[in-house]
Amino acid sequence: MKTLFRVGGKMKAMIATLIMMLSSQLLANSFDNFGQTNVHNKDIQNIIIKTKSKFNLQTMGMSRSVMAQRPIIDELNIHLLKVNPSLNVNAILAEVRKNPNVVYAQLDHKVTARVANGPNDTDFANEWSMGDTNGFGIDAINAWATYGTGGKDANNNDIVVAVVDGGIEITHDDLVDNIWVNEAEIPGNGIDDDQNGYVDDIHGWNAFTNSGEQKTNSHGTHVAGIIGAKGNNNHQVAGVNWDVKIMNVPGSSGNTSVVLTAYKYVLDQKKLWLATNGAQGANIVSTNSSFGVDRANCNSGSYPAWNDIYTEMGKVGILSAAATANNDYDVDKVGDVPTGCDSPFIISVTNSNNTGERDFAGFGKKAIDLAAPGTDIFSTFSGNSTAKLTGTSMATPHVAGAVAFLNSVASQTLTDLYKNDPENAALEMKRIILETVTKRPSLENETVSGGILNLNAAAAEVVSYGLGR
Ligand SMILES: [Ca+2]
Ligand SMILES: [Ca+2]
Ligand SMILES: [Ca+2]
Repeated sequence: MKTLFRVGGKMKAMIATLIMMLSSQLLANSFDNFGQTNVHNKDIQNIIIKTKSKFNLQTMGMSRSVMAQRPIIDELNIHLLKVNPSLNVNAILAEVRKNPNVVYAQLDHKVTARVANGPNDTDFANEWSMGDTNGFGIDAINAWATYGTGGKDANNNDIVVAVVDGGIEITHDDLVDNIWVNEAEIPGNGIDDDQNGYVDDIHGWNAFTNSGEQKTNSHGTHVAGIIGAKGNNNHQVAGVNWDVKIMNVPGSSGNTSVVLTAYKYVLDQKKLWLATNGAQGANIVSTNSSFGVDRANCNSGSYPAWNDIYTEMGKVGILSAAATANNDYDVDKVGDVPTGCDSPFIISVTNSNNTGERDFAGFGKKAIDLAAPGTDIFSTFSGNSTAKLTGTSMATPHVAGAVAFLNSVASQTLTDLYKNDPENAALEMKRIILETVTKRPSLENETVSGGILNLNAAAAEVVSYGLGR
């Protein structure tokens, strides 16, 4: 069975901000709130502490573990402690918190720039889909301003999106910094250097040729830019994630076996990552699948392999954002592969336009989870260029990108769930994405969620996941 692509037609004054954010965070929270900033724990060796009475290293029994200290806000008894680099800062933090003289203690989290007015990318004005919900965008601008702009998760892991498509122009100026690299593999030497079963898989795997040979394609390049074109680099466009790792897995248009080969690589890399505690493989949290088989009944018995692979990927914490047909019909009635498939780890996406309406794309109260902007989407294109394209192919990467973005801002609890119980973490992530959509009356009976992807609203949920409010 052939599959087809689914294309239809300032920075603020940092010092002042830093001080404001630091003090407001200290006043507002008694303990860690990892979601407030991007956290890179492995890079952090300092603890911020508030004591009941005057701070003294010796009387608190901390002179061995703490090398230096200085007051930050005297009148509040807030101090900065420099922990001995040979010690585990998290273990020291746990000890410090037990001290009866400690009101609270937290890591000296890194604070990333929050760009309030959108990025400086030269073509950003064309990216209506990143705008707020009044313009029926995904409200990325507010999400970036409030929560961060992508990057690593709370445990300092890279976040990877696998783009199963026709290939990506990995040398594209606005993508090159965000392309996944298998650091343990030496390219082009005909040897499987990292012994992961794939020879020369430097940026992913080419399922068409079953080789590490790269392949480029304008459709895949456009999809990749929506997920993660480099943001705020004064060039072209900004993706949902300004920093992310995009894995290039050519393998969409073609036969089902090609698609399955592509997904198998993704599955293998995530399994390896989990098994080696992040030493090898890739922390893939979502796949983008902007292709499919029109009018096919996934649950008819003719397509059993599809549900199987999505569920197998789901068990290791991978959600698959899938584009429904570019056709004005009810998928619940006429069928679609893969968006009509039952696997709970698929997020089925239809296309909405800048009036907040579905735009010549499949729908289904049962099968189609949500809408995302897909009409007149401006993104990266072959030849270091940009282009405007329309279709569910363009809607879907907003969702695949959102899963990655939400991992970058997720609370410590949700991040740990991804590691310890990836299957349930993925289902929780999907639930949050569907529960936080921008509701639209016209989508009520046409989708499961009844609305359009809302990145900012979803981010507000994952930031506080498990903290209680
Ligand atoms: Ca290899
Ligand atoms: Ca090699
Ligand atoms: Ca850019």
